[in-house]
Amino acid sequence: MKSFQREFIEFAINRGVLKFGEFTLKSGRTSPYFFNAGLFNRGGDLARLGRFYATALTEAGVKFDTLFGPAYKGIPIATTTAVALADEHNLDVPYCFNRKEAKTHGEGGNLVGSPLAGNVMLVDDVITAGTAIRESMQLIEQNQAVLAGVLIALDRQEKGQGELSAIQEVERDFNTQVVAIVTLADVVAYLQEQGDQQHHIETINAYREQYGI
Ligand code: OMP
Repeated sequence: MKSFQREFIEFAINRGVLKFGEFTLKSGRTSPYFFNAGLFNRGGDLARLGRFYATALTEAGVKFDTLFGPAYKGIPIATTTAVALADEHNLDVPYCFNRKEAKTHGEGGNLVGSPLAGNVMLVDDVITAGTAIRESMQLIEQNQAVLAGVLIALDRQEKGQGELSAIQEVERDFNTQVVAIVTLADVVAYLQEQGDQQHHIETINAYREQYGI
């Protein structure tokens, strides 16, 4: 685990974004942990969050032209990532996002910001079933753009419908790369380093036995 990844896990735990306990997921699974990116809900959090996304993205070295944040949760994340790329990495990249409702007056359309063009890096919080990604793919294709990659905060590393994870299915179906700031394996490694988190490690390991990839 790299130091920025350890710092990110600490940041998420301290802000109550990463929690341990018993949570029902969208899929109906009962998970021993949950990542609620909506709790990065202060200006300082968002600034810091953008720096983590920007670091993960530049470390992964995936080439792209435009950042795209799908509505709604992807919008502040793509925005803060674009700011951090400019401030910290001297990368001035275009970014855009979509509206859920297409506008029929004014500038019209359902995209805001730069054109959705070239190699697009899609930025979001968590992929569980990949529903949001599939919707965004339609937009990218309608604009004759190409998906360069997907950037998320946490890879839960769990099975989708079949044996692959939803992330692996996205990588296979769209011939693309998914970059995560951290994976569940990093979270477990972090808990192990803490030394007093055996209970959480055990419940996560049991969950991974059942649903892990
Ligand atoms: P997909 O758009 O189907 O990939 O699902 C993403 C959604 O999973 C998020 O919008 C959340 O509602 C939910 N989620 C989390 O945000 N964090 C988690 O740790 C787990 C889930 C989930 O329900 O699986």
